Amino acid sequence: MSRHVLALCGGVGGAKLAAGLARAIAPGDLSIVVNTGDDFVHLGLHVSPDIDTVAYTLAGLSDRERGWGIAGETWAFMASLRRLGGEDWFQLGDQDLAMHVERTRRLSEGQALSTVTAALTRALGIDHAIIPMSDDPVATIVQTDDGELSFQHYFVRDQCRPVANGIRFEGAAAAKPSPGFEAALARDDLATVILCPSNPYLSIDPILAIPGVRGALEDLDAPIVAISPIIGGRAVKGPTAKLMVEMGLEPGVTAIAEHYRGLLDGLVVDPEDSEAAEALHVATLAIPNLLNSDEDRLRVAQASLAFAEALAQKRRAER
Ligand code: FO1
Repeated sequence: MSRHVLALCGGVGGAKLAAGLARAIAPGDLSIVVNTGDDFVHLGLHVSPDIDTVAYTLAGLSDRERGWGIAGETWAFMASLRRLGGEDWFQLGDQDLAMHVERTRRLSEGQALSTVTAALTRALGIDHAIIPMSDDPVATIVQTDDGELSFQHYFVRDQCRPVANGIRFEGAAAAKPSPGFEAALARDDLATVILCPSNPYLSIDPILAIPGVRGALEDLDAPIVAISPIIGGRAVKGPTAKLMVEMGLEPGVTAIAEHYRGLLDGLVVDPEDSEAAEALHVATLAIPNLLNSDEDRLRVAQASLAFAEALAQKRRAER
């Protein structure tokens, strides 16, 4: 029986749904593939923000207010760095710092990012597979009216202020999906693919930009269901709506469904968007979509999985 679930995921919003999926699905039946286009080397350390956000969220360690980093974090390292005149625009908490130091040490020994991620997430007590999209470097570059900016310079240092006019994924054309990602795509028991409510342009597109990934997803028998990161024209978190306006799109579920055209079988929207959802070219499920509490995360995960299963059954019946 098909039962494996593949989730494609970015940072904060995606991590919340991933936590719900991890509560709903046994460890062996879920592969969480995470965007690494936000990764960068900072202060000599390899930082993988989306992997860490997913890991801390699944481990129950994340700061729920910020969405990234560890709850109850202290910032002595940053204060010392500032005193020394170091670069202080990107906040590395004292506990979080250990993650970047240990990841960098293991990578410098020649271990693949997938191997390092598996070891470090296991050490945090996470039984589910958190899989980088690729072991090869891919860097999201935001093209703005002020010139090209690496993702964290755009997102954190410049607070998404520059007006964006395009996005590219440096290194993507030469990157391969990580072994775990490739294996998940090839599973003959793959039942469902979930596109988490992450920014489609900044967090999911880098994953789809890896050669072979989009084609493999399009060829799957399993239904692909996305959870909209936009509610009533507003981004739940982050710059999705601002970016959409700057790229000439109207923020809303219509543009999200259009962006994933050819890929998507179903879109989960908030009831606020049910009217717009009626006109979409894909099946929709309208349920309250906020993912703040553990109960909401589990509820949306379970409803999305049941929706995907209903789409799979319909597809089987139509054959
Ligand atoms: N986001 C911020 O807005 N400011 C920060 O200083 C910051 C530091 C940071 C450190 C470690 C980490 O894992 C994530 C961090 N984030 C920070 C979040 C991160 O930049 C974004 O959430 C993701 O890259 C977007 O998905």
